[in-house]
Amino acid sequence: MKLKTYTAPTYTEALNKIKAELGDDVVIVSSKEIKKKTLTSPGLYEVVVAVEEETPVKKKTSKKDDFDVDEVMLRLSTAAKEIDSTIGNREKKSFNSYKESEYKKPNPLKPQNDEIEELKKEFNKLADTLKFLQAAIWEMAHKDELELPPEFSEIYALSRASGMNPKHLDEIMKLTIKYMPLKMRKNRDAIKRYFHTLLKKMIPIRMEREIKPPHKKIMMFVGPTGVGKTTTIAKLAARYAYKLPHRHKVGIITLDTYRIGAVEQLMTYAKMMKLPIETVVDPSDFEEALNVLRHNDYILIDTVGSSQHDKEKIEKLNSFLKVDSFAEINVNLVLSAVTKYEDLTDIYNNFSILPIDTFVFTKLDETRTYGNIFSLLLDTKKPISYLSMGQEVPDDLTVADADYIIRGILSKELN
Ligand SMILES: Nc1nc2c(ncn2[C@@H]2O[C@H](COP(=O)(O)OP(=O)(O)O)[C@@H](O)[C@H]2O)c(=O)[nH]1
Ligand SMILES: [Mg+2]
Repeated sequence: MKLKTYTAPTYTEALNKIKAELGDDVVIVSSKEIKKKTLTSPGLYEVVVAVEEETPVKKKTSKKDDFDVDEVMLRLSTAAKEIDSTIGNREKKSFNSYKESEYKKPNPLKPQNDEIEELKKEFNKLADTLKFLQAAIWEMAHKDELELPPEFSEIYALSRASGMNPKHLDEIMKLTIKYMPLKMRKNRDAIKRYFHTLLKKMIPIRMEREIKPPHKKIMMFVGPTGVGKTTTIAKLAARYAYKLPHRHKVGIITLDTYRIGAVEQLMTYAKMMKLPIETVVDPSDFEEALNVLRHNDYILIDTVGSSQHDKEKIEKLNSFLKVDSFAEINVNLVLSAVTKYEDLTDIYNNFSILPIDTFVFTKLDETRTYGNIFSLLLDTKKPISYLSMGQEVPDDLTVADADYIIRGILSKELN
């Protein structure tokens, strides 16, 4: 049994449509008037019918009919007109740039009566739905392979808007549609929860494991300029030295001696935390610095930021990795959540001449959409270890949390 929704300007017209398409043997599940007819615009009725899966569909022109693009389009354009006329003088924006809070702004024209107030609420709700439907329909219009049941349109549109790679999304959608228990499909909340769990399973997390002596951990932080490498190192140094259940000895090495002020930046943090710091210019100094700091449990290495296209600088980091050290040097690629998926991929590809072990994502406070992070993790199968969500040292850092990332994919608070 499958539910199909039909809309038309009148109830009779909706019924005629249903009969023309499905014949007489249909069960009407519900019918309602969505919009009253006015002098200037037609009304809108919605009729939901239950159809046996094997009911022959009399008139089927394309795969997309399952989704009833025409129907939703009709609804969309009607709703769009309504919203335009009600919200009238307000500056016109694309629907994607609407923010939840803006819907609640009082209209400068005082409402005449409760009816208008009620209508406005309805329109606001419609605008919200519209935003997601619009994205979903746009996608549908551009592809034939994916038959997206209407109940999936919200998670599809949210994920799409989150910066996820569309190919990943299509694949995941196909699997979701294929494997989700039938019962669950009619309930949007259940679909969302199912999808959340599915995405969560796909995020590789590198759990934080406290080092126990005599083990030691050497961590090098690489990545583009300005992503937050130095800030993250300061936060992690404080975490390992003062915030974990056991206090650890932490040493810092900086290879970032090119930029004026870069050394001072880290020196200041190290001084405040009373942690040893070594400054290194070439690989032979590096070996020595590691030796000087060898009594520490953690050694954190800051590097000069490089554009992903500056192969020479990235290669130079490789020469540091080749020195003799008492423990393996663990390479962490630091990336900003604000960077779009295509650029993250480009950065990763260029930095992957280094043996990247883990990702650290910063600036999660500067965006609410994390689909780009998800897709990079899915492509590379590399785990994520820490998340930074602000400039405050040491507080704005947490261990990686898959739920947090997924909420940034399925949340309605779009930027
Ligand atoms: N909003 C925000 N800013 C951050 C975050 N991490 C670092 N920053 C800021 O980004 C700027 C560059 O940071 P820095 O650590 O010097 O970057 P680096 O060049 O990679 O070492 C500084 O102003 C930091 O305060 C973060 O998680 N959120
Ligand atoms: Mg730096």
